[in-house]
Order: sequence, then structure tokens, then C-alpha cells
Amino acid sequence: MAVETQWWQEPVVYQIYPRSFNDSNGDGIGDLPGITEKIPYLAKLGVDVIWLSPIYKSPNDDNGYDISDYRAIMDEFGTMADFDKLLETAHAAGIKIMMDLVVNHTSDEHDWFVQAKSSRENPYRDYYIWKDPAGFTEDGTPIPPNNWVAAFSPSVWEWEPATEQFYLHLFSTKQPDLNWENPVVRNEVYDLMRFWLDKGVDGFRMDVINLISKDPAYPDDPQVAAGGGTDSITMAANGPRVHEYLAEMNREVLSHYPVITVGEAPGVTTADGLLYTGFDRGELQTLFQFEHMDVDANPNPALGKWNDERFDLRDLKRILTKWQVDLAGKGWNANYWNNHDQPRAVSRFGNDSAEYRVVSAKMLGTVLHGMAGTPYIYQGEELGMTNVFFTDLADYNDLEIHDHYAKLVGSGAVDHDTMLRYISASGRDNARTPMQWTAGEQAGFTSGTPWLKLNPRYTEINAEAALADERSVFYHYRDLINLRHAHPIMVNGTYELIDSAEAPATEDAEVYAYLRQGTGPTEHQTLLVVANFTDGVLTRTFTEPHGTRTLLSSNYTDDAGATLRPYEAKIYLYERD
Ligand code: TEU
Ligand code: CA
Repeated sequence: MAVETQWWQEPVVYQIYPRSFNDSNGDGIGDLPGITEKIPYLAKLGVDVIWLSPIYKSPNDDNGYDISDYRAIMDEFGTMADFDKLLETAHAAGIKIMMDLVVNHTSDEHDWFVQAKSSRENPYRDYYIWKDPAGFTEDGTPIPPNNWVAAFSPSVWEWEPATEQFYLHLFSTKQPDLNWENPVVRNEVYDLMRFWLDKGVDGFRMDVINLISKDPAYPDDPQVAAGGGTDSITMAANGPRVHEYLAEMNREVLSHYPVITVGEAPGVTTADGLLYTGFDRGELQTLFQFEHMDVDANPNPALGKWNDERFDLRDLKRILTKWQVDLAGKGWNANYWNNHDQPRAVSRFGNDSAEYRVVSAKMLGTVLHGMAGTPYIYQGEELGMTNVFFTDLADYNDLEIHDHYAKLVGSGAVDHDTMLRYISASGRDNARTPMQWTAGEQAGFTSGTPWLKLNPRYTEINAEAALADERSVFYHYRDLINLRHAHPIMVNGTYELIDSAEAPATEDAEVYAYLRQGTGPTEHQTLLVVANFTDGVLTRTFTEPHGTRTLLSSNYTDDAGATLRPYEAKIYLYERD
């Protein structure tokens, strides 16, 4: 069945974490003029859309994911005029801009919350979620309504002594959750979305959008009851009214503009995925699922994602294949290895040694861009940027790192040295070290002192070096993006995991291979994507599709057929007449 593809399925998206992208004024913090300066770089890479992590006014408890004014620009990032200039420059280069929409929660410094906490009668009180204590301990300490653990603090419940109630915050105490059950809140959100769309922005990435509807019973988190867990956020995932809210948002706002949307959705199955992204559902276009990000989570669930053991390729293939197959023809995937919350892909799924970094980074790009769905690139991924190891905990900035250190080392679940290893493998600051532009001072990111230490490998890994080397990861990514623009099958082809003569796919822990069968106008075409995830030389023989074969992409200079060299990845096109 040939489902016609839509315009919004075609683009490649590039995520910018503004704080770490490019500093234009030497204060050590990336900013909007810094991004504008680099539009030619992004145009050269060929990306169609930029997703900007939050740039709104914020006290930066969670680097902008705590917004105190949705219609103003963060002081450190510049002015609204700087934003307009960025939007205009990007549009002139043919690049769209998606904003980060963080509306599960605000900052506690948002005027709504300042009002809300001032008295129970304040008209803004009901913008947030307030609960009476479950009781009081003997010494008069209020007991929280349930046992949920916040992502960035011990409990999701924070006591407000002035009005003697708890407020809910799934993340830090400075990120109170909005009360989506209140229709006035929903209208406020729709209004601020219109404000940005009317300015000309092209879409939204919606932060934890599947957490906005809470089960009013607030049942205890069984994981916490069993003695551990670093957060309870998935207790709020896919709540009773979430689809009603998203359908309303779509009806009220999104359907009136030509937008690109992607929802961030921890704790979703493919069945949930179809409800959020189904073509017939009128909710979101795509979503970021987390299952493949959990592929290397700690086998001890109490430790959550903190781990430094390598993933098993068979698990990764099983998860990605499930998403590819279950959404096929009905919904749309957003494919990513990386974002501002995740360690660097080449260190995690590839090999960041001097010998294999470049070839394995290209391999990962090939596997991801070959799949069905929208490819997302995170800043520095196109350079093969790597994880960092700080020996001093104080050098890390991320509030999650510090909170989870306190939770896990504090409780004795993990010792200090182990936790530092885990942080280096799994921590969010791996993604947030400044972008590496040159081999010069401060990697060309700033003329001052960067807000977060640089990754010392910038002398070897940087944009200047990549642009000067036609065999760099950068040009491989550019070529993959061009392939998508030139070959509609990259967008409209179906996906099928395939066995080799040597091993069934589900048992092969070394090679990932799949087919894309063209549909509609590309029915006469098939793609074969093959990738060696190891540093060994392997043999894999595949039944070739019919037609004339062309090698569309490779990370080696020649083709050795069934012999796969370390981290070799290639895409063949087969065409019938
Ligand atoms: O992330 C939500 C989320 O699920 C993360 O907390 C995730 O669990 C964690 O980072 C993985 O270790 C979004 C944003 O992407 C993140 O940067 C914010 O901190 C968070 O929401 C709160 O807004
Ligand atoms: Ca700056």
C-alpha cells in the first residue's frame, strides 16, 4: 500500500543547544548571534530544520527547561531583535526553525507561580497542582501525598509553608508542573504557541509532552516502594487525558499553521506511539521514544540509566525494528542517537578511539539516516564529538548528575569512583561540553571562559579540521543528507530487518542489515543498508534484491563485497526497469 508522503516527513533536523553552540560576546555562554553566525555552516551541512533547545527567559536551574517568561529571550542569549535576525537569516538560507515547547512545567520564578503560591485564593492558584499533606509526623512534619521521586530532587512534592500545601514538580523544585486539567492553563499554552507561530517559527519540539495528564489517584511508584529508583516520571506518562489535550492543541493551534511537530515521550510503547503520531489521529507528527536509549540502562533498575556497560546490538536491533515495523504506514518515527540529554553516540554505540572514531561515527550516521522516519542530528554529532571524563564532580554542571550522585552515592547504592565512571558514560554533560569549532583557544567557542569545560579532544576533533578533510564525518553526514534529498525512497521506503547467510539477524550481535522497499513512485527500487558494529573483519552474505546495483554510500573508499571491514557501513540501491 502506498501512503503518499507529506512534506514534513522529508526534512533532516539539526538540534542546537544554544548555551554550548557558539559564544559571540565572550561571556562564555553561547547565544543567538553566535547561532546566526553559523548558519552558513549549517547550510553547508545541508540540514533543513534547526530545533533550538529553550531560549526563553529562565533562571537556568535546568538550563532553560525552566521558563519564567515564554515571550521573552533569556538574558544571556540576547534580545528579541537577535531572535528575529536569526529567524530571518535561517529562512533566507532555506532553513526552518523549531522551538522547544516546555509546558509540562514552568519555572517557579514564572509570574504565574509567584502568584499561585501567594495564597490559596489567588486566581493563578489552580494553574499548578496543589495537594494537602497525607498527614503529619509526630514532630509536625507534613507527609507528602505519595512516594514519587522527582527527576532532579528527592520528592516530587514540595511543601509551601505559607499556604500549607504541597505542589507537584516531576523535575526540580524550581520546575512546578502546570495543571493541564485547568482549561485556562491550556488556553495560555495555545496562546503562547500562536505568539511564536505568528512570528514565523516553523514548529515545536514538545518537552515531556506525554507527562501533562496525571492520574488523579496519584498511585505510589512500585519501583520506589521496592527500595529504589532515580525518578518516578514515567508514573505520569500517558495519563488519562493526554490524547484529549493533544487533539485539542492540534485543533486549536497546530492545524492552522504549516508546522513540524515532535513530542518527547519517555515511557511509551509502540502502541502509545501510534496514538500520538497516527496519521489519522490529529495529535503529533512524530515522537522521541526512549526504548533504544534504555538499551544500556543498568540491569539493576534501582540505578536507572547509570551504567558503563556496553549495549548488545541484538537488543538495539530488536527495539529499533519494532518501532520501524509497528509504525509503518500508520505513524512516523523520529530517529536519533543523540540529544542534549544523552551521552555521545560515537562513544556509546561506536568506538571513540583515535583509530576508529571517524569510521564508526560515519557508520552510525549511515544506519540512522537509512531508516524510515525523520533523522535528527545533535550539534557535534556531525564531527564525531565524544564523551568527556571529568575527575572532579564539581566540573559537572548538570543538576541531574548532582542529584543522582546524591541519591545513589548518598544511599550507598554506588561508590564515588563507580558513579564518576557512570557519569562519564551516561551523564548529560557529555552532550553539553561546548561545540568544537577550531583547534585554537577554547576551541573557537568563546574568547572568554566557557561555562562548562571543553572536551580536551578539541585539538583533534573540530569543525575547522573536518571542513578541511573531505574524508571527515562532516562530509559523510552532508552526503547522507543529500541522499535523502535526492532519493525519495529514503523517505517513502518500507523497512525490513534481514538475515545474512551466516546468521539470523536476531542472533547476529555484530552486523545490522536492513532493506528499504520503495513504495509508490519508487516501487522499482530497493535499498540495502549493511553495517558492521565491531572492530573485526567479518563476512556477511545477503540475498540481493533484483535490479541494477549502485553503491550510494560507504565509509570506505572501495567495496569489498561480503567482507566487512571494521565499522564498515554501506547503502546499495537496486533499480529495476
Ligand atoms: O527531558 C525529559 C526526560 O525524560 C529527561 O529527564 C530524561 O529522563 C533524562 O534527561 C535522561 O537522563 C526533558 C528535557 O529534554 C531535559 O533536558 C529536561 O531536563 C527535562 O525534560 C525537564 O524539562
Ligand atoms: Ca555569549
